[in-house]
Amino acid sequence: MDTKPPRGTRDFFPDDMRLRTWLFGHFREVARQYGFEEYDAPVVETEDLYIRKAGEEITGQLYNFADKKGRRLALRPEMTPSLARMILAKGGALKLPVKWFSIPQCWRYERMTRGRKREHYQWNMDVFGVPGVAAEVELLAAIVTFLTRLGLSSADVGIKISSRKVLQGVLVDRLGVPEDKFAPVCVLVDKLEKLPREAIEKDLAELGLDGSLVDRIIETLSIRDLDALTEALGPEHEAVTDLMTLFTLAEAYGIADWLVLDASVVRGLAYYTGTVFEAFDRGATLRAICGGGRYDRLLSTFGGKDVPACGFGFGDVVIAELLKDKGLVPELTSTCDDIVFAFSEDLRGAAQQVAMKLRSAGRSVDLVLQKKKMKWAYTHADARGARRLVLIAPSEWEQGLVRIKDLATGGQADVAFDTL
Ligand code: 4JL
Repeated sequence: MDTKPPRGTRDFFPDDMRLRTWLFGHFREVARQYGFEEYDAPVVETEDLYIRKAGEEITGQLYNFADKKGRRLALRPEMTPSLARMILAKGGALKLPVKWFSIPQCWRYERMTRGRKREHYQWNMDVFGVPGVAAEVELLAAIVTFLTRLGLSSADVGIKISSRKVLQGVLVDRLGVPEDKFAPVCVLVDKLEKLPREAIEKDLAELGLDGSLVDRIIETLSIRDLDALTEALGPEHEAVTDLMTLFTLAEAYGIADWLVLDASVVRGLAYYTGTVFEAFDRGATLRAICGGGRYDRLLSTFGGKDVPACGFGFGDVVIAELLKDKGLVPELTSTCDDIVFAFSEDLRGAAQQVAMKLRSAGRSVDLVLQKKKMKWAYTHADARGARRLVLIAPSEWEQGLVRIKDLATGGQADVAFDTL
């Protein structure tokens, strides 16, 4: 058989798993520091949870299929719809605000894969029930706390901040773009750098919009500071007041060095309604490190009553590349406390008793299960990075003793089984 995992998926051998567990440990610990609770949902959902007609890449690459009854299902491409479903399922019973996090595996299916991945893990933190940008700043602070824990600084990573209300102010309020066309326009604007101008104009035309909007869009996206934004929209505009408050709060949190206003950020998800942000490598070699924003109207698209919400997704792949590039991946070695080794087959029962006693005491014990020579046990203990080798030898065992070799100091002692 082919030993490779399915195309675009990864195996996690113990060496890989140690890195993943280390990374997830930081995700969990930061979420805990910010008072977020962990939740989960099924990796398969009904396909219609992801049906949005805005031309998003994420829905275009849905990993979908029919089950044996012909029900349309999909592997989740993102967590937010499942979270929204869960919030709706509780009706009004949840005490708001909800601050929840998860680390789901998310899937995509591209026909043209070119060695691209089809799954990744994505740390999500979301807040439901807080309408103001205080929630966004809390999320941004969590991202900064995480990056800082890993040894990164604001010289390595920046977070671009904008609001969908910027483009909304220009396109909908000023230029009369219909409200229902705004989300698809944002999705299109997100692809502006990747597509030739003609393709953008054609897509705008398909939305019934004038291709000349491109110039106004590009002009708006070039805004890089609050003064220019105020000039473009006026000081009373919500985009301006929101972002001013956000940057003022960021100063108070001590995270302002990480943040840059950049109106070119719109994000590619249809449901964002306000603040949008993405973290980027200041070395400018990698794709976005994480992204998020405010999505105050998602629940009504599922037929529920809206609750203000915002959140982010932070993938495991780009951050791992960045940490490798910067030499910030720690040496994570496999280890256990004790190797327990019986000199002969007739002492196997004794070795099992010793192993169980040490395990009851909370130690991590690798019991040698095969018939092996003493020399092998030493080599094995070294390879496992064990602290101690616990030997069960005939004369000692007869006296109720086990021989303990301290592999760090080279010292040894005979210790009574009862006092182990
Ligand atoms: Cl590998 C991968 C899976 C899902 C990359 C992106 C997505 C969409 O969130």
